[in-house]
Amino acid sequence: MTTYLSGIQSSGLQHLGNYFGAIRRHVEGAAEPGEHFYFIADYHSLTTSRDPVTLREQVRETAITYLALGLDVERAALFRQSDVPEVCELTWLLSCLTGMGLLERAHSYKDKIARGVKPNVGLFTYPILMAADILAYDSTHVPVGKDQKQHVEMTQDIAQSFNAIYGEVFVRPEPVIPGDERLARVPGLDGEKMSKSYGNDLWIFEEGKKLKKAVGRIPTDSRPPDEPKDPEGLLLFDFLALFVEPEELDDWRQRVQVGGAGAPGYGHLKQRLIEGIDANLGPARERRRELLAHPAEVDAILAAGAERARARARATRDRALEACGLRG
Ligand code: AQP
Repeated sequence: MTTYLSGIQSSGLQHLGNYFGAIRRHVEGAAEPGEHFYFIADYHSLTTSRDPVTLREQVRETAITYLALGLDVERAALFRQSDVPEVCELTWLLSCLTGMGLLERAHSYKDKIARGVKPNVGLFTYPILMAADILAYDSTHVPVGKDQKQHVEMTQDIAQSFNAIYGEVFVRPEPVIPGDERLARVPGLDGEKMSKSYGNDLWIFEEGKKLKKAVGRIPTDSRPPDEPKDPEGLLLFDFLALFVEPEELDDWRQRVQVGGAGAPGYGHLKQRLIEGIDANLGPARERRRELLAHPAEVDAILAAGAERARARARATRDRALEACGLRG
């Protein structure tokens, strides 16, 4: 059976990288045949979150984000990671046979350390919790951005080690990364990967003056509009590509390349980007506002999703406990 599974952290607001690299694909993918599980990774958020009130709010905000963007919860189970504590039991079983060297090779951990993030054990062992999440639902397909590819490959290694010792307990998952590099790794406002913890992110629902200010941060240079330029080197074009049709993008590219009186200035292009963001995400902003007024409905959706997810995770946990001699 085809089972799709993916998660998203609830630390901070979801950004355009999360949208294009993950959420939009989950929403569209829910129409595919198979089972769909999407969870809000609140256990993962504890590696950085220290404020319980904020964490609770962010979990609900993340659920609202999925719903406002159109996730069909009849087809896909949307749930809170911590509503399925079986993943913690699986994490321990997997931890006992995961080599330190495997975790030490994780790019995401190394990048965070390089950026001065103070590591804790949870951050270091994050890939094992992620492996437990993936394996708990017998996931076959894991739609994620490029930054998470290595973590899914580590899950494959961990599952293989377990199965080699105890028999075929876990299903091998495959990462599903967007073929289009612009979606697989959405740049931040500084050109690095857009990331909550790097302060270069743009919230999916940003609007008005704050949106204008954020778009204003995208670096440009002091060359005048009529000077011919290579659009490939302009970060602004990476963003425009996400929000305007390819034909229109080609037209802008050509005009920038040729230069002269018909070429747009950076301010003009930034204005077009804002219009594109408004046109694409404006309707979802409205749905978000409606959902914010109905928190009990959102909580009920999460509870129903957890029930569906937990039934699967229990069966996997029982299989794993029995296989390694803790039951049966
Ligand atoms: N810039 C990105 N481009 C494409 N996809 C991205 N994703 C994240 N950033 C980009 C994808 O979003 C999903 C959820 O990510 P997450 O919130 O669970 O954690 P993350 O990947 O670590 O996201 P951040 O913003 O970088 O969070 P921090 O800074 O807290 O670590 C994943 O599928 C991810 O690939």
